[in-house]
Amino acid sequence: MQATIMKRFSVFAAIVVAGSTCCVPPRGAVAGTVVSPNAYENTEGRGESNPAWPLSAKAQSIFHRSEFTNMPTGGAMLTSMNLRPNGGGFTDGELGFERYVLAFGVTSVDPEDMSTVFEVNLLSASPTTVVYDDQWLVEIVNPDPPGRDTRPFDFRAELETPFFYNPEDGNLFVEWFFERPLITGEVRQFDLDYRSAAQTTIWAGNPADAAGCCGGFSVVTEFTFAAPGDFDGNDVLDANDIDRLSAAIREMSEEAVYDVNRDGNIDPLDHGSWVKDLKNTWFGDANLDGEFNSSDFVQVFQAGHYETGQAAVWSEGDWNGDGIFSSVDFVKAFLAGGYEQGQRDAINAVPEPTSMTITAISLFFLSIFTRRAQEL
Ligand SMILES: [Ca+2]
Ligand SMILES: [Ca+2]
Ligand SMILES: [Ca+2]
Ligand SMILES: [Ca+2]
Repeated sequence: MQATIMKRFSVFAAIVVAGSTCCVPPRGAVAGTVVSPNAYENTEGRGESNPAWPLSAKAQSIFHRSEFTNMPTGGAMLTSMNLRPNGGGFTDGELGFERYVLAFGVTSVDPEDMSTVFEVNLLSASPTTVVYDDQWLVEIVNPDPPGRDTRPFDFRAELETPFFYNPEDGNLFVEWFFERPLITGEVRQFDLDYRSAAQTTIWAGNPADAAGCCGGFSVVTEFTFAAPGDFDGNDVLDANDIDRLSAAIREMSEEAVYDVNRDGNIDPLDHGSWVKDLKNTWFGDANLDGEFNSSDFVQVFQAGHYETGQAAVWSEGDWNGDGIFSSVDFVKAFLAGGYEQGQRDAINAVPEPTSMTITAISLFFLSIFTRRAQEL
């Protein structure tokens, strides 16, 4: 048993040393919003239309990549798409559709060059991803007094599938489809000035039309994006995120969102970068409370997967992301040196322990917990 541990120990020590000098994700990058056109961030759009809602409609939009300078370098997960109609002429009420579908992609075509033919735009865009497909119903809050203030972005669609968008890949392409309107209140909100360098939308009242309508509309649009590493877009860096990342690495995913350290590869270095740089915690912090201590051991041994070969996640002791909980995870955690050191920020102010010290501590704890595990 000891020989096996030592062998694994030396392998992982090499990995840890080799991986300690690589890239670092954008520190302090947080969730946020982008409003397009940028020029209308704090004002309404220009003009006003008063459409009669058709029974169903289709639209396509292109948002220029330069609109997204607020986002972290390297891109982020878009988590909602919200619209702000013009302030006047819309009473309180509900607006919705029995079915509302949004699909996102990326295109090399600029908004001003957008075709009025749907199929032409699809040809120049990447394969789109359906990000929302459900009934959609929102409550409209009219400013008081109506028309005086900028409206809120109360036409909100929280995406069912967050979309990873990196503006370096091109402009954001959105395809919309909606049918069977559910409306109370007067609808008069969209801009007539639909074609601009920032954003262009074409639409057709009959989705079967190959071409869009005679023109289009424009709505001041807000996209919300998640902080790096928040892969499920729930505004928390949690166990679900590190488990998704571990699975992505094991499955050799090529989804750019999982390249946490932005070095072009999706590998264990990204796992380490999530733990240390994004979550700012230690390997071994099973409950992700920012410290690695005995409460983490209680949790992982209660889960009961130690050396069973059964599938395990971070909260169950899989700290190296290989999908099981074994002595290798202990080596990883103790080599990182966070046991009973408190929060990571606190320990960063004091000198790192020497490698000999780490080795001695690691082997000491390994022997203790290997015995404990065998007794359980
Ligand atoms: Ca999350
Ligand atoms: Ca990487
Ligand atoms: Ca903990
Ligand atoms: Ca493991």
